[in-house]
Amino acid sequence: MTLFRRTLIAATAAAALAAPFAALAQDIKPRLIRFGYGLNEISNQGRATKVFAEEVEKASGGKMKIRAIGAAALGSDLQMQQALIGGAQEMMVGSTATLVGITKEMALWDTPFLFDNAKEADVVLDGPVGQKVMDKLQEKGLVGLVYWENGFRNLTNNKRAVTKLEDLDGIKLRVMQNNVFIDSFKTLGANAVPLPFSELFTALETKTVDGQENPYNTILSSKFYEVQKYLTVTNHVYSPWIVLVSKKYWDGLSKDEHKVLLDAAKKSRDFERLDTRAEAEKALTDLKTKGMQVNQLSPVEASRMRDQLTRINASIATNVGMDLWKETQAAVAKARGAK
Ligand code: TK8
Repeated sequence: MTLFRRTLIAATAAAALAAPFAALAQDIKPRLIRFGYGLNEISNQGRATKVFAEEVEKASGGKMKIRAIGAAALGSDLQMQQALIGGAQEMMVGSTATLVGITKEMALWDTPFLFDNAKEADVVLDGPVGQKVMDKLQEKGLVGLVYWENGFRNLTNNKRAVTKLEDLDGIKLRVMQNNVFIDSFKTLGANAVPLPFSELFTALETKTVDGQENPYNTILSSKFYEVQKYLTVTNHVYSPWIVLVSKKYWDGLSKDEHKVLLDAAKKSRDFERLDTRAEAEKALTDLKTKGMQVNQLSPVEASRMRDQLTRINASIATNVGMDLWKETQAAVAKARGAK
């Protein structure tokens, strides 16, 4: 065979191979979706984001691709929300509490001691009230897909073991950027300082603040135990996370693409809740091993704190509207009765 002939055959074969691939490559140029989150990759938030990304890729046959960006590298919750509204970023997951400035109804989930356990939270958040609150986001340029579990929040600080209400006096406590949280902790006597989560570790390390409150999982994954000595089990509120899409972006997607994202979000939610609960169950032991001093409140002190905190319920009810407040209370009562 001459060199010329061999080259020709090779070239023809290559062309035959390349042609369908070129067409295919054009067809499947994947939609790239930037998905931002605040915690680091090894957190429960990071793990569930990975599941979401895998599900989207699988269900879309590679036509949709999630680029997950953690550790607030795309910005704090508030910054990412604005990027989604403006259409500069496609997706994120973050606390419902940081959305209250945009959609006031989200303050419902900041109600202290609203849920007694995670089961109640699942029923109410995944039910009609949860959906109603989520749908309110649409008029503000955001589409909510599902709620994930951040978890029951507990108090840490560096000053002293908090065994009674008065121990909170004067403690500089970082809270989420949200009036309900600011009011809650002011009511308890702490000096509540709103700060984005992305600045929290440094603020604790440099002693700009003395303490913070977050679920066990986050205290562990964000290594707050390195800069916090005392942990008080308060379970003062159940925090949800919410998976959001930019409405501008969402409106440009097909029905099939909507389904891919929603189905994947539901799968990630189911994974995330199991994973978070499993981690939370052993996190307290881990935190003790890491050197944190953990205390439970006595029943008397727990109820004193509860009484103080639930004083802000009236203002939450006024802010979200009395009808919605009552609807939520009824849904919780029903979930509680159902068991
Ligand atoms: C992460 C936050 C975090 C929340 C907080 O971006 O700010 O304390 O609990 O999970 O949304």
